[in-house]
Amino acid sequence: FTRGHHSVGIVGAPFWKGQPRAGVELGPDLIRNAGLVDKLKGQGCTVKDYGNVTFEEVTNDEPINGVRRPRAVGRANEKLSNVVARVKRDGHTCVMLGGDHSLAIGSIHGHASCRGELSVLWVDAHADINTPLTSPTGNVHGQPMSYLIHELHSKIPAIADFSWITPCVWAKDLVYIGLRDVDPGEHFILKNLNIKMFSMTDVDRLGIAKVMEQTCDYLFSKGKKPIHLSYDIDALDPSVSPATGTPVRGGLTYREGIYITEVINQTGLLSAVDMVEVNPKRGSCDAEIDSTVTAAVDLLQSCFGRVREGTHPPDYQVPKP
Ligand code: 6HN
Ligand code: MN
Ligand code: MN
Ligand code: MN
Repeated sequence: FTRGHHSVGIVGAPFWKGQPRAGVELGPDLIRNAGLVDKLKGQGCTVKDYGNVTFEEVTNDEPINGVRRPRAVGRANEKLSNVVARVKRDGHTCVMLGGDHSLAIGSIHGHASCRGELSVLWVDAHADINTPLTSPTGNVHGQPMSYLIHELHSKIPAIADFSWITPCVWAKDLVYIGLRDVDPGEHFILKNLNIKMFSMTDVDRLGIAKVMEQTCDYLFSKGKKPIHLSYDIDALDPSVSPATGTPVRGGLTYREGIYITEVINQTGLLSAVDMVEVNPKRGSCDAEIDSTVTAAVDLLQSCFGRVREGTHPPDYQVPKP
C-alpha cells in the first residue's frame, strides 16, 4: 500500500580505521536503535538484517605509501565486499551502515562483483578520490574512489592488503553532489577525468530539482545501470548533522538531502546504499547526536519509498458515521 515494496538487506560495518576519530564505529547500532528496521517495514519493505560485520584486530599496522592503517582497512573492506556480494546475491537492495567512508571500497566492490557495471552517486562534502600519493592526510576515508576507478589504476601504489581490489567503476558513471571541500589533487583528477560534479555552488545556482534532473539525464545517457548511492552524512549542513568527523559549513539542507533520495527511489534503479560517517562522539550534546542519526534514518526511509506528501492503502475508505 505504499511505494515501499522493496526487499532491503542491512549490513552494519562498525569500522573507524579509515580515519583517526573514534566513535564512528557506533553508527550502525545507533541507526538501528533509532528504529530503521521497523520504519522500513512500516512503509511496506521486506527487511533482512545481516547484523554487523566483525573485524579482526590488527596490531603492527604502520603506514605504507603514506596510507594509514593499511592492513586493517584493506582486510576490513575485503570482508565487507564479500558480505555485500552475498546480500546482493540474496536479491536485496543492500544498505551498508558505516562506519567511515573507507568502507565504500568494499561496499562498491562487492556490489559490482555481483551486478557488474554500476552508476555511482556520491553525496558528500568531500570527493574522497585522493590517491595514496595525493592525500594530504593519509586517511583512507578520503581515498576510496581512487581505488575503484579504472582510469586511476596506474596511479595507485602497491599496498599488500589492497591487492584484492580490482577497479570496477568508470569515471563517466560517477556523479558527485554536495562538494565544498576538495583537495588540489582531487580537483585535478575530477577535471582531468571529466567527472560529473555538482558542487554546492551548482546546487545554489540550479536548485536541487535541476541538479537531480541533470544527474539522472547524465547517468541514463551512459546506459541504465544499477545505482550505488554512497551517502556521507557530512553532505548535509552541520546544523542538521553535526555529529560527524569532518563537518564543513554550507552544506545541503535537510530538504535538499531528502529530495536527492526521493528522486533516486523514483528511478527504480537503486541497488545499494551506504550511509556513513555518523559519529556520536563528535556531537556536543544529545540533541546534536539525535539530529544526525534521525537525518540518516529519514534519508534511508526516502530511499525506499517514503514520500512526504503521505500515502494511504488502495482500499482505504473514509469511515462513515
Ligand atoms: N570523508 N579530503 C580530506 C582527506 O583527508 O583526504 C578529507 C576527507 C574526508 C572524508 O568525509 O569521508
Ligand atoms: Mn565527507
Ligand atoms: Mn566521505
Ligand atoms: Mn520504489
